[in-house]
Amino acid sequence: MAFDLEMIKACYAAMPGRIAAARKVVNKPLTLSEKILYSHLFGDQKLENFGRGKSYVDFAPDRVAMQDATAQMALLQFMSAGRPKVAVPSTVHCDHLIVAKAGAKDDLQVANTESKEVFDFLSSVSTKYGIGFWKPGAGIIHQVVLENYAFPGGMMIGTDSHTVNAGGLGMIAIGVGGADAVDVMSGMAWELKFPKLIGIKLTGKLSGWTSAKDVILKVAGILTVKGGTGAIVEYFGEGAEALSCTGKGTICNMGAEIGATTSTFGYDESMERYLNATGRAEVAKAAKAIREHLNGDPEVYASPEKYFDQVVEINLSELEPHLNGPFTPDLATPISKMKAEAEKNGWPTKVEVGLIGSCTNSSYEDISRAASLARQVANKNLKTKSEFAINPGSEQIRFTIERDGFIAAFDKIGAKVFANACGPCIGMWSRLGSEKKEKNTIVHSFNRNFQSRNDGNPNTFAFVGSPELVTALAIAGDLTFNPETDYLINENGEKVKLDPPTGDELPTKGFDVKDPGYLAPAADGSKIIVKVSPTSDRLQLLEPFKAWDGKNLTGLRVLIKAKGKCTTDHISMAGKWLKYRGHLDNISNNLLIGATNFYNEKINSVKNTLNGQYDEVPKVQRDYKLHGIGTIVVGDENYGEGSSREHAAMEPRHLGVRVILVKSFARIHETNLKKQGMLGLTFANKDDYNKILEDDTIDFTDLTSFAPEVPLTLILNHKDGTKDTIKVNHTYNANQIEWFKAGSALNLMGATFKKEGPAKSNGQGLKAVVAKAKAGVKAVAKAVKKALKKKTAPKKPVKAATKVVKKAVKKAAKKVVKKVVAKKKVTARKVKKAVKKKK
Ligand code: MIC
Ligand code: SF4
Repeated sequence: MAFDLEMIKACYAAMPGRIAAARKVVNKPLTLSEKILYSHLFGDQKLENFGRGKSYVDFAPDRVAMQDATAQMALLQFMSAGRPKVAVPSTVHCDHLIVAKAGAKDDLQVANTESKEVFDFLSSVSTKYGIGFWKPGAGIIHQVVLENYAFPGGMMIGTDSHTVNAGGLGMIAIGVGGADAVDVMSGMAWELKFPKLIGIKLTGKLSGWTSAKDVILKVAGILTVKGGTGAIVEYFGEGAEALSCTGKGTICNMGAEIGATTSTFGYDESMERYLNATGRAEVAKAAKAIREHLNGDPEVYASPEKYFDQVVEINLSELEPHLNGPFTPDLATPISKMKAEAEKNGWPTKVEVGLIGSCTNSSYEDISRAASLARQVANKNLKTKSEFAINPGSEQIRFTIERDGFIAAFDKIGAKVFANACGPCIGMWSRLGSEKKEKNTIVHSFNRNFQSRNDGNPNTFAFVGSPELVTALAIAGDLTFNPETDYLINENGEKVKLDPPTGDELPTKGFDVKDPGYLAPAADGSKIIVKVSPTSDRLQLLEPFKAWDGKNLTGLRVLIKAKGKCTTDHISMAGKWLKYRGHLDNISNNLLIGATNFYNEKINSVKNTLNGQYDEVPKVQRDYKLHGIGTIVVGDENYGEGSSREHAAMEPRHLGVRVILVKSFARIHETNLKKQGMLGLTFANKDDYNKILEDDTIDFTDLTSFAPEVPLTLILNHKDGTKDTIKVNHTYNANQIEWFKAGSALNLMGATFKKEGPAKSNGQGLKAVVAKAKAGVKAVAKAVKKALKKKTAPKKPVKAATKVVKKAVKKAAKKVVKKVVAKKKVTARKVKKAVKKKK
């Protein structure tokens, strides 16, 4: 069954007209990314040739997806926005809160008991506000979205950085913080700086041990974790068309690891096959009908360097399987070089555990190829050396791979099948012995491998590879095993070689599932009361942040100067902390506990300048808060890399940090800071990072004239009485400065709603749109009548004449509706219904 088919059809009906209008303004051939972006401008957004990497643009995404760990904060904010219902189709997915320990059944039961309060909260909020709810065990957000909601040419946002996975089905899908989701669900515009465009041309064809995962592992090696910042990556070429749709999903998924705003592919047969296989033949048919609009213009792909800001070319026929890591997803090593690299760097080479699945690599194709290797273990009389585990991406996948015998094949090599959830990927892994903090190596097919991420052990070296390679390495138990060239010794002492993996792109018998785990919202949720207990330690209603007092911030202390990589996992750890994602005060106790303090090179140990003692970061910050002293956090490059979790911005805000000053930001985190009323600033001169000393107090001199594109000035008052004056940059536009002034974007939204009543929006603006349509129909009818009167119409009997008039009105009305729909984002069906009623 296809969800929201009418919305998709309306989107397609409007697309050609919108693209034509954009073409006139941009005046050159268009990339696919531009076509989708330009056809999703918000109603009031003026159409112009937007500056890539410069113009802030208002968009109207088609849908919103949220996962349980971020949905709690997003929905708490949505509740304070005071809207009766979501303005666009939205869903919640319970996937992050299930600890992987004994196996799917037991683990799910434990989670359903331990997190009952949170799941109940999420399901009642969803039911009330018209949000589709996917229960615990139903699957991981991005896999479920790909299977059910993603559609070529669509635009969506999601409160998870891997929302970008839906690019595999030709979407522009973007990871955001909860406050952004609240904007869209409230029917307001969603603002994004018009992205730059990176074109990646894929030539050749994958074969043997190489898979789609290796494409993105290679790209990450080329572009690094910062290389995609502020850009959309568009893949094209014969190599792209030869990839499966789910393979494309894997590539887009890990685009988050290069900081890309999103990645996408043009519509092709692989997408058609996937849509058909997942019960969405109607979507495939509708997409096919406008296929030219769901691909970049041929001129673009013929001379990409003219139309993209950067072009990369990869020949899939020459691509080698890769392993990326440890501790960062862009440290790419082709498998043939792993032996030398591991030796050089002292990486432990014994593989303790191999893990496959997750939102990144859970397709039928992935699992079937990995299973083909598992089957070889018995056939070749081998023994699997490492532990092995699987996290299926959805119940539909799990059900189908069980039916087709793959689970049984993994069972035979001693695999544990965990719940259809994130589990070990996000530290929800009760791994035996991890508390001993021993140096060890694991390999997985997930996307991230930051320190401590999987099992909380900072000494676990995690390497990312394709499910096939992970399975082979787990069988061999050796990180340096190259299945393309190396032999294994079997139980009989014979030398054997693994055959390259084989599998099916899609199940020949079709997908199947008994209970997908979906709960539709109530038709009328207005009577539903959402309860949050004031004594709960899992959920806490939000208090608005204080507005800015209009004065320069002065006397700020340095809470921490973070050294090196400081991802959102360092700022707000996941794992055991996930359970506090709905309770701002409780989760704030993990603030920056993973970051390394520049001044003493220690983790979670900073100086409290009020007493000179070193203590844990949250404790020191709470002391400053108690004394009413504002603080500043200083950071390095790509600060806030990784997750979309806005807790990494809300926690410092809640505890009284006023400024985050860094060499550079990751996109989502920078926006999250702005939304929560924080000052996110960058050094104008990166070397000034070195000027900030541990005992400094810091003053702004010109915050009172905070304005777009005007740098700010800071005075660093050093302990020895000397001073330094430094310039800092920011990217706040006029509207974002208002968020800062109001204390947060949500405060400003609340104030606007109070003043203006319901904002014009997708749903709310319907009245205005219908009025326009009606006026148009009336005008046409009048014109036809007039024509008939003047006898300029064909002289036919009255009945026939009436028919002519009716036909003319209908035709004209259709035209008007189409035009109006093209201008505003509403479904044609709704407008037509309203017009009919009026007639
Ligand atoms: C992740 O992969 O890091 C997460 C957990 O899915 C996050 C979201 C979160 O922190 O809840 C993400 O990628 O945005
Ligand atoms: Fe879950 Fe991991 Fe995917 Fe994030 S990356 S959504 S934690 S499976």
